Amino acid sequence: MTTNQGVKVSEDEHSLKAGSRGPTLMEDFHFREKMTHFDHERIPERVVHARGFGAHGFFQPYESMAEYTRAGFLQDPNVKTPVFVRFSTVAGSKGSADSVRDARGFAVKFYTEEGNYDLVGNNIPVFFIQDAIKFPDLVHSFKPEPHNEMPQASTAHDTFWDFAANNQESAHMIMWTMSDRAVPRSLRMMEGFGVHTFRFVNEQGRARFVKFHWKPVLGVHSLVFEEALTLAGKDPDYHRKDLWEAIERGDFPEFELGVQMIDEEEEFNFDFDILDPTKIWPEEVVPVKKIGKMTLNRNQDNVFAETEQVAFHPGNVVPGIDFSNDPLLQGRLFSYTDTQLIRLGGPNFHELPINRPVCPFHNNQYDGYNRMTINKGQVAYHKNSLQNNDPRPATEEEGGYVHYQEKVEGRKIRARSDSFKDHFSQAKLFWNSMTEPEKMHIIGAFQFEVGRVKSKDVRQQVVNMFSHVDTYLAEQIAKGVGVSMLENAEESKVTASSPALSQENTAKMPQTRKVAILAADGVRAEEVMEVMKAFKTEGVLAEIVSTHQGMLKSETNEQVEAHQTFLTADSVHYDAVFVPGGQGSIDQLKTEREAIDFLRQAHKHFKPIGFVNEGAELAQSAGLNDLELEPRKVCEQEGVVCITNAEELTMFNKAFIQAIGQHRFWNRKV
Ligand code: HDE
Repeated sequence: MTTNQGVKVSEDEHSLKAGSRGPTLMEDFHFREKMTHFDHERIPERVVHARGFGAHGFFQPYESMAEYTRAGFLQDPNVKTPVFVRFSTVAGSKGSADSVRDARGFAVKFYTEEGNYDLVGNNIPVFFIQDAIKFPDLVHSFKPEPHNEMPQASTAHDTFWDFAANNQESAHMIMWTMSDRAVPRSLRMMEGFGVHTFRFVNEQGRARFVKFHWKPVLGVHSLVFEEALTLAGKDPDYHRKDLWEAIERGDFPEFELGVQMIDEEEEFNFDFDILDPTKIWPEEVVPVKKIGKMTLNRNQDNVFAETEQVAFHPGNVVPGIDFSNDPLLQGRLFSYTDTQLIRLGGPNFHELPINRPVCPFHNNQYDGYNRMTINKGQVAYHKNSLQNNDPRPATEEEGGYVHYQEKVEGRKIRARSDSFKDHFSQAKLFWNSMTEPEKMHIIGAFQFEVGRVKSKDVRQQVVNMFSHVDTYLAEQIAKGVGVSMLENAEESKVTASSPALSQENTAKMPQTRKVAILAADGVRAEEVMEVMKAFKTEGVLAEIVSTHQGMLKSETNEQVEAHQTFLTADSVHYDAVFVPGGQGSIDQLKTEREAIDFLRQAHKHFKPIGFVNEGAELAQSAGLNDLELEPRKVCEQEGVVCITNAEELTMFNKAFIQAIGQHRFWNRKV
């Protein structure tokens, strides 16, 4: 151990004193340095997206995209480009919980040979507002209210909904934030979107409009809202832990990069304005072409140095990728450098290891706080003769970035195009695309959030606003929050739907899902072992949860290790529950209230449940019978797999693992 000046430290537990009971001495340089550094350990948290978590990986294209873009990292399927990803919640402060209802940030830095390219997206493809000038208002409305700093990490309060009802361009994004998309099961199981329209430009200078998508290989899956609320208290680190552990295990999260492209000539062929960030391009109208895959294969070494100090900027582009006139994007191009200046304390944050390009960089920008480069020589200007005009700009052929020469003309005006004024059609398209259970979740979320608004007038305004989307939805909100339905409300006439928007149509697989095995002394070890073996083959994770940790004695006196107890684990930590047989085990579990609650909760959250032999008796004790079915019919419910004969275990394994892959059984009556 040394001081920061490199002097070896001989003692690190006692400050220097005049006698062992005497006063501390000012000359203790080691104490002063250690304490001063500690006093300055914090930097301002991000004004939005404060709570985040990152990981390293690489991106590899599937094929050359030369036809569409000259971007170097998209030319050769053999080239792997290193990436750093930071996932985040938006509203909460740095110490808030992971599982709250919110959009998620999905920011990717590609360290390409032509410079850093940042795709700074969200897990929702549209935004609340259309013009960047409204961003401070939006953020002030959803952050804790200024007079009492409540509530934390939540939009369930007066100012957010007041903003929403008085800025109705937010309607479409609110449909998404009230949907299951805002409570992801895992950061590994959500989509990412660039949101804005960008441009691809090829070698010949031909441009196309483009939107970016990230598609998780594991599919898009969500928590039940009640589960998310419980997790916020029981395990505020739920998402970061899930990501960290998956990477440590070698279950590397994968996301396919997709693009939607529209030719410049087709700009006006749609019933929405392609520059409007509150609109999607429905995938059924403009298909998503998958162009490559990102694999996250390395955890960060130090969260402060990497997740905290990483500085993203949607304006960090490389040749072949350019901007559009989306007024939200244009404003973002200003905001991100500006915010890093205050957050990272000066203009040299690009020199921090996590932000530094992998290619060489040199120019005449010198000095400033925390400069790390020692620039050499006499010359710091362009053009010059003393240094042979070095550094000099590169030509386009040499890879110099040349902005796309879009023709622009117009009057200076503070206004919005009429083509941005339809706020409800795509909100309705989203609603139409949901399955019944998804619609019920949206209604529940509205009733919860708007129900927490104290102002009855604001609650009424919200109902009035959403009656322009869908009458049934607005009626249900009105009913839940105690206000009246708008008379003669005119709901949107849109009848189309976009199947790609429903999570029911996503990829479903059991890999990396986590199962709780409920057991106690007297459990039938062969059943546990055989089912665990089948889990392992399919990449399903399992933990035995019992009344105590350590060894359980099986029915035949074998030892089975319990990993968790009903105190250390909760059903919300798992995707499914398995109850093996063994009369002794079941008899004991029946008397444990926590075991009964565990099972009840998993059932109520629509999770797959498997019972083998006597295991099903626990279902009786937990009262899991569907009231409309006869008693003892728990095994006929959706997502419940039972066998009463050990010989059928192979069949059980197959059916149960398939049920785990289905994620949830929303149609189960609970
Ligand atoms: Fe951001 N946003 N944003 N944003 N944003 C920031 O930059 C801003 C918007 C997004 O993990 C800030 O470094 C404005 C849309 C992510 O480090 C700030 C507007 C989308 C992150 C900022 C938007 C995003 C940020 C705060 C409206 C999805 C976290 C800290 C014009 C496409 C990046 C920082 C990370 C962070 C400004 C809207 C995504 C203040 C002005 C739309 C993922 O600069």
